[in-house]
Amino acid sequence: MASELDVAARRTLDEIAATTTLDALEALRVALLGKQGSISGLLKTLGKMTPEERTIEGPKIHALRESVTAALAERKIALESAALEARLAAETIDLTLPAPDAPRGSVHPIAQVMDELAEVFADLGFAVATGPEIEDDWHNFTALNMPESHPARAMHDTFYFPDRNEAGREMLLRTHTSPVQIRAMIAQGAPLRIIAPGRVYRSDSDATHTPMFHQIEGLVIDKGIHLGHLKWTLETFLKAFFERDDVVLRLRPSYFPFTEPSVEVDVGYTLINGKRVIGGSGDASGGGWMEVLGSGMVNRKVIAAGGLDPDEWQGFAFGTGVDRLAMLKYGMDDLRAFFDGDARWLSHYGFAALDVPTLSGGVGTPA
Ligand code: 2NL
Repeated sequence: MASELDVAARRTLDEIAATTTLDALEALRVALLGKQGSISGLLKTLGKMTPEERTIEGPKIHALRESVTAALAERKIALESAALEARLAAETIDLTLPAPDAPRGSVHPIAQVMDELAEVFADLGFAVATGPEIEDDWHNFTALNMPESHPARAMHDTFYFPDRNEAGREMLLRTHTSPVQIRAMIAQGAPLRIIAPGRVYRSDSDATHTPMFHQIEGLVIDKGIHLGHLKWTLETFLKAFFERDDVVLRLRPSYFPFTEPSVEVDVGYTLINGKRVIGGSGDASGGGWMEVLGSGMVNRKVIAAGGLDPDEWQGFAFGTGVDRLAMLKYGMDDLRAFFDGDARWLSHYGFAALDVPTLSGGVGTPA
């Protein structure tokens, strides 16, 4: 006949086998083997037995503890693998779903041109730098040799915020991406080779101006940098961007507070069916010249504002409007269409999402 202990053992092992969750199994383990557990209680009874009783009951109780421990471990493995199987079954995805009939959506020409510019300049060793669109007047103006009284500040039609920041500086929407480059000079030091593309804001709105537009600036800081580096870089950039070897540059002296000397860059265009096409010398072809970039040698005061010694480091910088470059390259004549969000315009002028610009594939092959 089975002893009381044998019956209890059978019932306990059945109970373990019947658990359906890891939490229930853990609760059962504590109830059996924990400090206050029933099997722990049985082990404590050994102390009060006579040596004779103990020789008989001891091995039985120990054997029970071992079989219960083994059963708990075995059930734990079974429940864990069942949980894993259930998760794997629940997380399957159907890779046989069909692709849509036609690609949907397209890349906006501004986004495409920004990618093209990043690709062209990456090839020349420039990294892309970004920064805040909400700026303080020091980074946007003062550091760029435009102190508070400077007339160029008024010309920027700046959007100001009503409140100053913690440092007491006036806050504004950046009017150009130059502050990104000031921040990069301070944070990274020299030498430096970056482009700063992004949104900029000026309170100006008519057929050729939108209050938000896109700019890209470039900055090179190194030792012994001179106008020759500027000219070669801009010529190489414009030829790669417009994908033509016959791009001709004309450099004109100009003025910007942040560069000295300053140089405006025109490219020659040719008239083809009454449309201006970049390429060829403007005067010779019956075409003309179009201004595409502002540039110059970085003003000593700006190098110093960037935390560098202008006797040790020199540099050149340039800036241009991305929207204008996009219109020139892709033959669009209305700036405002860029911001209308008209799906028909986008499907005509937009680019395929997978058409990532590469130098070998042509930076701007349209969809
Ligand atoms: C234009 C002219 C320009 C720069 C931007 C620059 C930036 C730093 C230092 C010096 Cl940090 N210069 N930027 C220089 C010359 C021209 O932009 O017509 N933009 C639309």
